[in-house]
Amino acid sequence: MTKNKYVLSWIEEMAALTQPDNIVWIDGSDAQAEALRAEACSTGEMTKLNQELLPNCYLHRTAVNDVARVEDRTFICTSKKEDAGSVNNWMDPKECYDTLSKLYRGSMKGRTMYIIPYSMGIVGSEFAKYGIELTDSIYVVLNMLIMTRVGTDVLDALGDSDNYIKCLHAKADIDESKRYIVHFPEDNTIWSVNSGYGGNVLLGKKCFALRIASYLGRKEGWFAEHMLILGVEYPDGKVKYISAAFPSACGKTNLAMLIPPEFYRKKGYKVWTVGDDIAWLRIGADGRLYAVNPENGFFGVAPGTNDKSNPNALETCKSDTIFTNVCHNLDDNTVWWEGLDDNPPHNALNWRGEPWDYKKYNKADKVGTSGAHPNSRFTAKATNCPCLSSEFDNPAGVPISAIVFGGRRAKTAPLVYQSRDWQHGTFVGSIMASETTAAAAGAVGVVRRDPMAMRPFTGYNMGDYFAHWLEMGKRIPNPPMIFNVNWFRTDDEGNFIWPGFGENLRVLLWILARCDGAVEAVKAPIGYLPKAEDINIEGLEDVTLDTVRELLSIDHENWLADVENIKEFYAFIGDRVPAELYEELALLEANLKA
Ligand code: OXD
Ligand code: MN
Repeated sequence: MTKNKYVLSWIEEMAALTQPDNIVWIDGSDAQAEALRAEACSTGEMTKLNQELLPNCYLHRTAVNDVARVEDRTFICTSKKEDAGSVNNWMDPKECYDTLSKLYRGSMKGRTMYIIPYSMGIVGSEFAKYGIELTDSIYVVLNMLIMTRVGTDVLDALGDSDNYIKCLHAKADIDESKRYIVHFPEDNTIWSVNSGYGGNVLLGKKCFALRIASYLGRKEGWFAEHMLILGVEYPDGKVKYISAAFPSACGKTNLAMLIPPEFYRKKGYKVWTVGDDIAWLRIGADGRLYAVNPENGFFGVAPGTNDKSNPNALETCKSDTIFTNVCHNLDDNTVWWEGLDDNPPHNALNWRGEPWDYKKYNKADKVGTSGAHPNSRFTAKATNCPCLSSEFDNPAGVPISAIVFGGRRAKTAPLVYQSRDWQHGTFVGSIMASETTAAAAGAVGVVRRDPMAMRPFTGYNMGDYFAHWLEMGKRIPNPPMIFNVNWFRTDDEGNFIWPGFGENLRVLLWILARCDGAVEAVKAPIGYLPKAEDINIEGLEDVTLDTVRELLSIDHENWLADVENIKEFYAFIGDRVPAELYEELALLEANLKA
C-alpha cells in the first residue's frame, strides 16, 4: 500500500513488539468493510440488527469494566512535567514507553493487526492531518471507517513524509488496572492499551483531534477545540456560522442539530450541522477565522435522544450505524435506550447482555438497572444526517461569526452575555464551569471548572493554552465575537426557566445580530447583556418579558463567590496563567463590587 520508509519501519517495529499472527491493511473499500462486519458477527463481537428496520446497523457490547473515557488513566508524556501542566496526568516519556511496551509485548499473538491509514479533515486540504492506527480490534476498524476518512488516498497524500500521528492500540486483556491512554506530543505518538471503549480507542477523535492537535495548533498557529459548528440560514438564504464549546452533558449534539421552532421555520429559518464535537480553526486569507469538523461521523450518546430532543440524530442513526452498549430488543432485533420512548421492550437484553426487566429500572441506580448504559453510543455517518451542511466537505471550512461558551449553571450565569473583546472573551472561556445536578449522586451545585470545555482534552499546560488563545487573538484581523450562554437557569423549585432545545435559536439570533451590529446591548459588570425585549419570545407560551429579565439578572453575591473559586482554579493551573487573565479577573471583581 505504501513505500513510505518511515511508515514501514514503524509498523515493523510495532509488529515485532505485539507479535500478531496476521497483518491486514485497511483500504477503505466497502468490500473489505463488509467482510470485516461478517467476521465480527461470526465471532459474536457484533450482532447484525433487523436489516429491514435498521439497514446496515450493528450492535456491539464492550466489557462491563470498559464503558467510558478514563481520565485518571490518561497521560500527557512531555519531556518536562511543566509542559503537561497540573491539569493533566504526566509520566516521563521513557518510563512510559518502557511500562507500556511490557503490556504490548506479544499482546496480538493469535490476533490480526489492522493498519488503518486515516485523515482528520478532507484529504489533501490545508486543514488535514494524517494518522495511522494499528489495532487488533475489528470494532475499532469499523468505527474508524465511520468517524474518519480512511483509505489508500491518505497514504498517497502522505507520500514519503514522516508527518503523521503514530497510533497503537491493543485490547490486551481489557484489564482496567493496566489500562493506559497515553500521548507523546513531542513524538507524534498515541498509545492505548487494555480498553475497547470508543473514546479510549478511536484514536483519531479525542486523542488526536483534540489532545495532539491542540499541541500542534499551538506550535503551528491554529486551534483544535471541543466545539460544535453550526450554520443558521436566514429567510433570504444567507448562512452565518457559530462554533460553541460546552462540557459533556450540556447538549452539544442537540444544539448542533437544532430544529427551529415552528414560528421561525415558517419564516424560512434553518439550522445546518457542520460538526457536533470537534472544530479545527485557522485564520483565512480574508482575515476571518475558518472552521472545519475534522471528523466524518458522530459518536453520540444514545440515552435521551428522541424525536423531541433530537429528531435529526435519530434519523442519522437509522442506517449504517454501530450501536454500543444499548438495550437489545429481542422481539424485533432492534435497539432501545432510556429516553427513546415510553415503550421499553419486554423481551430484551440489557447493555451487559443479560435478560432485562424494565420494571426494575431505578433512576437512582442507572448503571445497575437500565437497559442501555447511560454512556451508550451510536456511531453514525455524517452524510446520513438530514441537516448536514452543504459546507461539510468544503476544504476551506466555514467563516465563524461567533464563538459561544456555555455550561450548566443553576443561578450564576445569565441566559446570554457578550464579552467586551477577544481578551475578555478568552477570560470568559477560561472560567467556564458546570454544576453537578440533583440527578447525579453527590453534592448538588458543586462547580467543576472546565475551561473552553477542554479540561480533559488539552495536550499541554492549561496556562500555555490560555496564552495561545490570547496570542491568536492578536493575529486574527477580523476575529469572531465571543459569547457565553446558559440554558440551565432554574427557579426556586429547581425547574428550568428557559425552554431550551429548538428555542435556543432565539438566543443564537441575538448573538448573530450583535455580530452584525444590528442590535444594542446593556453594559454590565460581566460584559454586555441583551435588553430583555431584544430576545424574541413571540410564540413562546410560558415565557414573558419578566421571565427574560429574570434569566438575564446577575446575582452579585453568587458572582463574587465564583470569583473566589476562579482564583483557586487559576492557582491550581499554576504560574503560566497569563497576566492578562488575572487583569480580567481583577476587573470583574472590581466591577461587581462597584
Ligand atoms: C465526550 C465525547 O466525552 O464527545 O466529550 O464523547
Ligand atoms: Mn466531546
